[in-house]
Amino acid sequence: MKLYDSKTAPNPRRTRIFIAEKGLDIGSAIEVEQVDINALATRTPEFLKKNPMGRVPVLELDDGSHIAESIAICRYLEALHPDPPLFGTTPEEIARVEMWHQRVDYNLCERVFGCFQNTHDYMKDRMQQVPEFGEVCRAAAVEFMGVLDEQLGRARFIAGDRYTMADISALMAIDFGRVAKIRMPDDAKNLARWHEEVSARPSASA
Ligand SMILES: N[C@@H](CCC(=O)N[C@@H](CS)C(=O)NCC(=O)O)C(=O)O
Repeated sequence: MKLYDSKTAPNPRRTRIFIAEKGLDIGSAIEVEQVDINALATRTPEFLKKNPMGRVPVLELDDGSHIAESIAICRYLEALHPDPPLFGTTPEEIARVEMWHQRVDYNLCERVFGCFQNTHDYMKDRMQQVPEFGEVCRAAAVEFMGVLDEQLGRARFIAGDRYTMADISALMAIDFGRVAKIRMPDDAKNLARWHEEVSARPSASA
């Protein structure tokens, strides 16, 4: 298996954190190839055959076929390597992880990306920016951090007492948010406690 990766980009990072949590060895169990997204290497005809969306991460299987979309890659690896479970095990836990992951993905990850894409200079020659929309995204991301703060006042991790995919996506989004100057609210003490704990896991440096 080979992972097409970009060390500085957020979506590949969530796949790498997941792989690290699974204890899979990047470099031997999974070969890695860095793709230069600054040079638009994801948009070449050759790369578009791997992923018509022109994005990383992409996982190349041993038969030469490809799986793109960070969460699809994580789900594939979860099915191959169920321990430790990162998408839940019981019907209730699976549903709770899915519920929180969807909330995090839509209300935090997509809002952080929307703010970055529409306000950051890095994106100005890459897409048509609508700065007002970027600011709407910023406010929505910060508002959702308040929802997470409340939830983390009730539970150790986002979906309950176990670290899951929901924590991985939220960590990725909060850390990447700094690039767009999105900060955790000062009064979000539970979120800060959670962020410190999940950032201290060895996987966070993946
Ligand atoms: N929904 C996709 C999004 C992937 C994505 O947006 N990847 C970015 C890096 S974070 C990318 O490849 N950008 C390069 C480009 O747009 O050319 C996923 O979860 O994998």
